[in-house]
Amino acid sequence: MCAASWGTPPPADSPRLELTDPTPQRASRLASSPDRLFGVSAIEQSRHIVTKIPGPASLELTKRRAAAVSAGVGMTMPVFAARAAGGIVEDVDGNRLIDLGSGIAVTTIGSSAPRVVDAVSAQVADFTHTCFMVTPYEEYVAVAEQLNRLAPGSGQKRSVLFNSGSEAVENAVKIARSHTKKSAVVAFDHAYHGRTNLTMALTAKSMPYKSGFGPFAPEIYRAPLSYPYRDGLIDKEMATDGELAARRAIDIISKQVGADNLAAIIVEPIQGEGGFIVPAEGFLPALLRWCRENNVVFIADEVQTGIARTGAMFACEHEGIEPDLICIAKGIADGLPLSAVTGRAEIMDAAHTSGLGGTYGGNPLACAAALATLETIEADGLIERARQIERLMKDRLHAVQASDDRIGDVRGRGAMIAVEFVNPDDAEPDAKLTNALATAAHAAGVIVLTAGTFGNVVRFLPPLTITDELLSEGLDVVTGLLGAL
Ligand code: PLZ
Repeated sequence: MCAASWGTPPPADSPRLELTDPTPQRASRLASSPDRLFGVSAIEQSRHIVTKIPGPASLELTKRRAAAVSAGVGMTMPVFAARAAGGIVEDVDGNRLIDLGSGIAVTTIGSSAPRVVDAVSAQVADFTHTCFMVTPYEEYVAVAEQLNRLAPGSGQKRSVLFNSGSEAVENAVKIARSHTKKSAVVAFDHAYHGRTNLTMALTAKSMPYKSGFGPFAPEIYRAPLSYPYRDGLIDKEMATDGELAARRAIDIISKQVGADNLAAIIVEPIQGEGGFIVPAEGFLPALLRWCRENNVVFIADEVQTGIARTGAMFACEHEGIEPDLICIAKGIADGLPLSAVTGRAEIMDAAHTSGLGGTYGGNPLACAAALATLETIEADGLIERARQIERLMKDRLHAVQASDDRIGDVRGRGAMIAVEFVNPDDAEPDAKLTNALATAAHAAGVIVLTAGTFGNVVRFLPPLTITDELLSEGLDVVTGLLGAL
């Protein structure tokens, strides 16, 4: 195709866009990538270290990054990705790292999963965008139908699609306010709901998420969570009795906000960035009951827990609860930006026509990826796989905990498991050990993430397509390094 077919070429003396030459590694990938045709099997599923990590190509890119990218963007490890599949991320130096992070719980079915590659390739050739509000397309409707079918609850449901988790949370709040004609929203201690203005207000932790970025959205209140490990250090009953922990929260909500003013409470059924805190059994059902009695919308933020991650399609299922609204993102589309709010039809339909939307929400490529992702989860039994991963990880980590009293707690569900590190004498959070362990794991070729309000949690979020061998090797490396620290 000649350039002229895209429009009039610029005059010869106009300034030209200078592109930095791609690294040789990227140039060769761009020139030909026959491996991609074979999906997961194309990247050998083994840890393989050929340079010091980070290697020279990553270091070079890290320099370019520092000169070109806003200093405000953080970086877990200075290692640049070239390819990823199954349980492996291959870096630009040819090292193959074990992936125990899934890009923060996103590539649940493995990066570039074969069905996703096929579906997105076909879609990109058909059309890339029309805007669902301008010329709708079937893929968006099909994703909404699937989410309505899969979300807990037998009543009529509706969905609306967006791009990010934060955007889903923002819109769930809009919908709840529109339905209840009330404005206050309650979020919990240790909560993470995003980085936009409203979701920053909902997020609990100041550094790095909020500090210096206010003023924040008004009418946001905070209630105490059920945090069994830390509650148990003070009050054993509070740690095990979720109803009691819910009463503690409800008392504060009733007195400090008042149900008459409260549009919604928003809660992560298992807290993600907060450190994989699983509330005591009974906490979520008691909160939901109180919401129903008081015309308060119960929003489950399942951005991190949703879509098979915890050994159920949604983590709410473990407690048998049916939230009014669910926020979904991350694992839904294997890395393409897609999010959703799914919920009870009478609440979802409360917003006026054209009150909800956005240019890219439910982009056709992301929808094609989502349909292929859900098909993969169901066809390949990945929910059961998440439960197997839980057993493997918990067995291993509990065994280490038995002989290492710096491990205060091992917790989580499915392929969402965390270890909380403490000072053995007084259970004070040990962020230093946590960071040292994560850094050592990265240098040894294992991607792990940290979390927690106190920065003292190492969390494991492997793709569900990781092999047992790779997962075990990753845990061996991490626990071996721990022993040496
Ligand atoms: N709700 C429960 O976990 C995103 C944040 C990473 P976005 N968590 C990863 C970071 O440091 O920015 C998250 C979440 C829960 C909402 C969000 C927000 O989702 O897609 O990042 O906007």
